[in-house]
Amino acid sequence: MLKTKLTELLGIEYPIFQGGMSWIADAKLAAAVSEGGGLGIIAASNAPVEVVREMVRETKSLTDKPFGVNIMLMSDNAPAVAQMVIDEQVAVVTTGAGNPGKYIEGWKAAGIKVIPVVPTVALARRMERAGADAVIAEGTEAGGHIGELTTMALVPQVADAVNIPVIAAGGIADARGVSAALMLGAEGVQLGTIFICAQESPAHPDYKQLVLDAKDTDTVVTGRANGHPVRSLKNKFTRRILEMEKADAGFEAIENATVGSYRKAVQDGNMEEGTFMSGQIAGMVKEIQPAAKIVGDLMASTEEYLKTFTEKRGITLG
Ligand code: TUI
Repeated sequence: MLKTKLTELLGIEYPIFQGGMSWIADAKLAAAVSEGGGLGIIAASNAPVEVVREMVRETKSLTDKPFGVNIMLMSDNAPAVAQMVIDEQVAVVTTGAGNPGKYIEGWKAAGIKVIPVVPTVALARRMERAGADAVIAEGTEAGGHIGELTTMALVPQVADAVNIPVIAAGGIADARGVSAALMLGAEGVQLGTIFICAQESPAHPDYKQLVLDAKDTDTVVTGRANGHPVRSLKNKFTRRILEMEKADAGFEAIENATVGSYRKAVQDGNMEEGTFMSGQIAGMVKEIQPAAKIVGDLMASTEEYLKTFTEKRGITLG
């Protein structure tokens, strides 16, 4: 059984997080991942606090195992959600798209494990000093809002810079990716794209099909022009946004076109106006499976891979 400092820290079976994907990471998906031995995570995203509270309560009704809430710090609802996770005694909080510094003391006092996403070594160091229990080092291969550095470059540098466990994210979807992350110094991994295609994922069937059909070069980054780079699958909508960016359409026009586009992708499968966020690893996701099977198979194959890869790959040592 593959155990790390992270499984010990959180009391989970396997060192696998399911990413907090807007509109996708709901109670049923998070509970299924936690039941499977990983850490399921509810995405607060831009949702009103009462909607997130309901998801927390539903998840508790579906599993006794630990789960987390991801707080998207750019949301106007972030302060209310930050208090709600204390009131509802959520076990783990992850954060994205900002610096959660001002909330950490309160979360720690409530016994919550705090695990921010960091796109740089500097933020990782700051988070450790502020009391974070671990950090998620997310590379630019990931879907959604991204930083500049690749997982390959970011994870070992963050692992060297901090003494708390590092979770690697971005570009991981199989035993080789998990093994590589461990080699780079991570104590665990976070996966998003593969869970879009979980049976329990509420993503529209057309969204799941787009991921299943994607090849290596099918994602693109929009929003670099307005400072909020987002990786998603190429479609008519991303082409339109990129054209607006090239034409210098301005921050507001682009924001207006983008507002609501995540919901339109997940709930409606709307190819005209939807942003289908996805990581570069989409090309490796080939089937729809129950979340617990994704977690269990990934762990079993990683153990096997770590034990046998030198021999199987014809690598000789010494
Ligand atoms: O947050 C994500 N992925 C996301 S959030 C999202 S919703 C959104 N929509 C439009 C614009 C922005 C977000 C969709 N996908 N991943 C974690 C992540 N966090 N990636 C990058 C960051 C990050 C960036 C800057 C974390 C901290 C940070 O700090 C800046 C600072 O204030 O120091």
